[in-house]
Amino acid sequence: MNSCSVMDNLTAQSMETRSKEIAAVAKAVLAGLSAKKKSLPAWLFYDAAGSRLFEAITRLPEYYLTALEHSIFSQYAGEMIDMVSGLRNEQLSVLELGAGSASKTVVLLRALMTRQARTIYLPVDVSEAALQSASKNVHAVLPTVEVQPICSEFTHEKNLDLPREGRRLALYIGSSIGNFDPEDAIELLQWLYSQLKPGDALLLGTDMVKDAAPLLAAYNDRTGVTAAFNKNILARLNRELGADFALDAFEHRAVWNVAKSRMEMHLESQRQQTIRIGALDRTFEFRRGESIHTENCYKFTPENVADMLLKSGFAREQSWYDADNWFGVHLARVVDSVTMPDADADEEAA
Ligand code: AVJ
Repeated sequence: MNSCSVMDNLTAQSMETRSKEIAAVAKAVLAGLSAKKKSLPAWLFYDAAGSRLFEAITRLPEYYLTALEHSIFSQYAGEMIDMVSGLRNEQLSVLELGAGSASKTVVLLRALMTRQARTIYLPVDVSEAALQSASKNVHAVLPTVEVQPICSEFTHEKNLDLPREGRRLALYIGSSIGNFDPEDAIELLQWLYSQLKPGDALLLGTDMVKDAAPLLAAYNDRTGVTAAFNKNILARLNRELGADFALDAFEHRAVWNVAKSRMEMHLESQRQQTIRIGALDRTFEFRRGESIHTENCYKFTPENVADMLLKSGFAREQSWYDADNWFGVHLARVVDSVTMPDADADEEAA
């Protein structure tokens, strides 16, 4: 997860990054499976096969998130861009955290291109493959957009090298923020805030709290694509770490945790079994019914979103929703430090 390389092209350099990547996988797996409550980090989903499976998920009828967010962008992109620009006629650059098919991003970029001649698009991702697909897809429909990929893991320590001129609009869409526990989500947004300057803006996409039924369907689709996506993590460990997981000995489980307001994905051991992981040179015991927690997907209320943005330093200016309020896109601003809201102000007031 910490290196960018094209995996098929095994030059000496990329073999080195590849082995670093495998070492990072091994480390995460050892920690996750040694714990009393077994878990694996969600970033492990996204190898080449997992990324393809995720793209398939976004096209499932049950997975309403992508379609709704896309429709929100289609309907409001012009309004979003106008609001981000305000009265200033500064050039706007678009920074996107996480790169993928970029199909929603294109809708926004297209609206932007009707207002300015020159646009720089900066996708940020750890995966070179994801950066390439985002760049290719944007270039195919908007050839005049200047794509400047940034190969980086957007964690808190690193500084992004952003264009200094004009305003920057950061996109963090797809409800990717939902993968983080609340404190970690705030930490990530605080880091993003630190990378921006007054006048810059953020468009944040969040899946909203709703009835359990559509949530459960979205994470446990009829055709089993999400189950395959979840189990691919085990297949990946077989491939990369020489593990001997039998994929049919684990069942995909999607659970709505109402108290924590999150969908959880688990892989439940169907029997008592011992799994050997060659690269770790050790075995792991699974009881029948014991599960590996593989993902959290937090769902938000408008209040949660406002609170998270406030605690991250941003000033929320507007939110757009679909007709049923199932998905939200929120515009938040980096304001001058003199007027910046105190992150603890709401707690003191309470
Ligand atoms: C990419 C994290 C937004 O949480 O809905 C889809 C991942 N997991 N189906 C989500 C996912 C299962 C997705 N995010």
